[in-house]
Amino acid sequence: MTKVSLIGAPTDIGAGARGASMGPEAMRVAQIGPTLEAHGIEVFDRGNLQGPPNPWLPPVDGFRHLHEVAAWNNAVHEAVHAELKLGHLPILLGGDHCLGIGSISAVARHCRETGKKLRILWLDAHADFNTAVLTPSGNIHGMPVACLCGHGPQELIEIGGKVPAISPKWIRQIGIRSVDAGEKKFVHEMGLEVFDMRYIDEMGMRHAMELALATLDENTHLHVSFDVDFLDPQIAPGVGTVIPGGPTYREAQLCMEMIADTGRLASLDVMELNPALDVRNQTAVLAVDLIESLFGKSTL
Ligand code: LYS
Repeated sequence: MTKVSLIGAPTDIGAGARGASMGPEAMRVAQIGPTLEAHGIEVFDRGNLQGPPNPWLPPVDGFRHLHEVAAWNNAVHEAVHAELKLGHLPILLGGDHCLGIGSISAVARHCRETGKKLRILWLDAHADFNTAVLTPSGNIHGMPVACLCGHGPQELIEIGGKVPAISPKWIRQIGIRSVDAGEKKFVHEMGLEVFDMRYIDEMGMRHAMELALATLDENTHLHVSFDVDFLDPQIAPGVGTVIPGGPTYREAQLCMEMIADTGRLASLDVMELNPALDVRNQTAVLAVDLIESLFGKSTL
């Protein structure tokens, strides 16, 4: 039986709007635990991690709250790594997407220790590939992919003990529709594989996912980093950085179902849910609905 561990990381330390700190509780209110249990999954809710409060200060040298971001990511790293070691499938309930550094560096460390290959699906409206020089905001939730690839401050890139934690070749980004000017150049330079919204419009979600999931084998650990702003804001208003023109409900369901069909899902982040901006918790309810498909719910 699959054993899932829920890890709450109640912080908005890397974000440009307050409120993602309430994300873990909103996911519990939307019944993430019982919903997974109804599919025969054993769920262990580990409660919430602790870290420094959000001082809500302006950026210093291109980064906002760098030390606090590092503290939260170290806590996430240890928690995610411990669950993987136990053989559980960790679900990180964010929290803003800066925490992808702690989560994915833990997954990468686990893969090194167990000799597994790693594939990361980054479902997001943004590439999150900024650096201190490129960022328009200083918000570290716009930088986790760059940090994981070794481009960022020492405090963040060294989490997990190997720099870089991952290779850009292991990532597939899906749903992207907002990339800053300097960030765009850097995405091309590093050769990130991006299925942006234009690609999905032209080729369809099915084709994008077939390519994103190609060449997985039984020795591949599949990690999904699901930023809720991936979804079209008409169906998912509860996020801090709203970008129109995202996947529809049907496209998002197909995306999740195709991931489930691989049978390789081994860890998950659910990030950037912002209950302060949501409407009657509908974005959390939608996220739980999609996660159900990700864990194998099918119509027939
Ligand atoms: N690209 C923008 C920035 O760096 C937005 C990032 C949003 C991340 N969730 O500030």
